[in-house]
Parts: sequence; C-alpha cells; structure tokens
Amino acid sequence: MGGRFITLEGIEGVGKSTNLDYVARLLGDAGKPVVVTREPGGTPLAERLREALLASDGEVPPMAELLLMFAARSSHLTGLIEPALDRGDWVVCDRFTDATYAYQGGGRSLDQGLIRTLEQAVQAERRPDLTLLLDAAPEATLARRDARGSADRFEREKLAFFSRVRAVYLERARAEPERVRVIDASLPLAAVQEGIRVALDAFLETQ
Ligand code: Z5A
Repeated sequence: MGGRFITLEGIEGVGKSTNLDYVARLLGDAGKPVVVTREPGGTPLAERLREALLASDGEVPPMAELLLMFAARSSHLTGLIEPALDRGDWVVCDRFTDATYAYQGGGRSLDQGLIRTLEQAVQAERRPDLTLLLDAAPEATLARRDARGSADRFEREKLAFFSRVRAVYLERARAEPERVRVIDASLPLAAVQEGIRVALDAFLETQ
C-alpha cells in the first residue's frame, strides 16, 4: 500500500517549521515511516531554484516566479515525493500547491485557471491526502517575523499581500473541508499542537 502525502500550509511566521517535526513525531509514534521535506526545495535542483526565488536582491517577475515554483515542484515530485510514496513512506511537506494558489494566485494576483492548468500538467492526479492549514491574522505573524530580523523576497511583502494570501488559503479550506483542516495558529504553541494532534488522529483513523 502506498504512503500518504501530508502538507503544512499558512502565511509566513505562522509556525509551520516549528510544527513540522511535531507532525513527523506523531506519525512516527503511530508506526508510520516518515519523510520530511519542503517546497520550494527537496531535491538539489529544487533547492537551487529556492535560493533564486528567495534571494532578497533578485528581481523575479510574478510569471517567472509561478513557473519556477512548478519547475521546482516537478523535480521534487519525480525525485523525492513519488518514490517515497511508492515505497510506502508518509511524506510530510512544508508547503505545496496550495501555497501557489495563495501566494502567486492571491498575493501576486495571477490567474487561478493558469495555476490549475500547471497543477494538472506537473502533478497529474497527485494531491495532498491531508493539509494542515495553520491560520492566523498576518498582523500577529508579521510581528513574529519582525522579531526575527532578516527578510527574504517574500518576507518583505506588506500586510495587504499577506491578507490576500490568507484569504485564498481560507477559501481553499472552505472548498475542500475534508482535505484541509484549519488550525488556529494564533493560540499558544501547546494549544496549536493539540489542534494538530486531534486533526492527525482523525485522519489516521480513516486510513
Ligand atoms: N512560496 C510561494 O510563493 N509559492 C509556493 O508555491 C511555495 C512557496 C511552495 C518560502 O517558504 C517562501 O516560498 C514563502 C512562500 C513562498 N515565503 N513566505 N512568506 P517557507 O515556508 O520556507 O518560508 P516561510 O513561510 O517564511 O517560513 P517561516 O518564516 O519559517 O515561517 P513558519 O515556518 O510558518 O514559522 P516558524 O519559523 O515555525 O515560526 C515563526 C516564529 O514564531 C518562530 O520564532 C517561532 O518560535 C514562533 N512561533 C511559532 N508558533 C508560535 C505560537 N503558537 N505562538 C507564538 N510564537 C510561535
């Protein structure tokens, strides 16, 4: 039996990196073989594309950004995600195509229909089995970001940009409530992790 594909999503600073290992640990405790990865990234080529995409001094037009995200995703799928799922591993990925709808579709206002076309071309039928959407108002997460200091190309965007990103994430959660579980990430970490545990337990029961 193949593995399962679980993604973590949310606007920046919402706690995805903080909670990635927690998700992997819960799955490990449930006896699942786990591979943790991220987007853009996950293969040598996709990591090089990530560097170019995040470089704070680079000019990347929105359409180039969209195409590079899918170029990185194509490498990631063929080089890491699909082989791992075929082996029966559970893949936990920090961001995937929901981020493209949210950032390039919502944040950059690119055509969602074009994103759907690229999604189909690059992924065929592959979609996440479960997505944990860590949700909080950008006002709160940007304060966390500012406390951290350095900023990449995305992190320099303003509040209105992240409000559009969040709105698309929430729209997608409303459209696919079975797949996308919304976790209130404005709460203290222990409460966020309790929300993640409940969502993962419910998913594991159905597998
Ligand atoms: N991107 C895109 O545009 N299109 C795509 O298709 C894809 C990606 C796949 C890189 O992603 C950029 O790529 C991303 C979107 C774009 N840029 N942005 N924005 P990334 O995931 O690597 O970058 P990120 O979202 O900026 O990650 P991040 O800044 O590391 O945020 P995070 O992982 O969600 O948060 P964190 O590092 O776990 O936590 C931030 C701080 O908050 C940290 O100090 C924690 O200790 C603290 N924290 C976490 N949880 C809590 C709670 N509950 N309470 C209080 N403090 C907390």
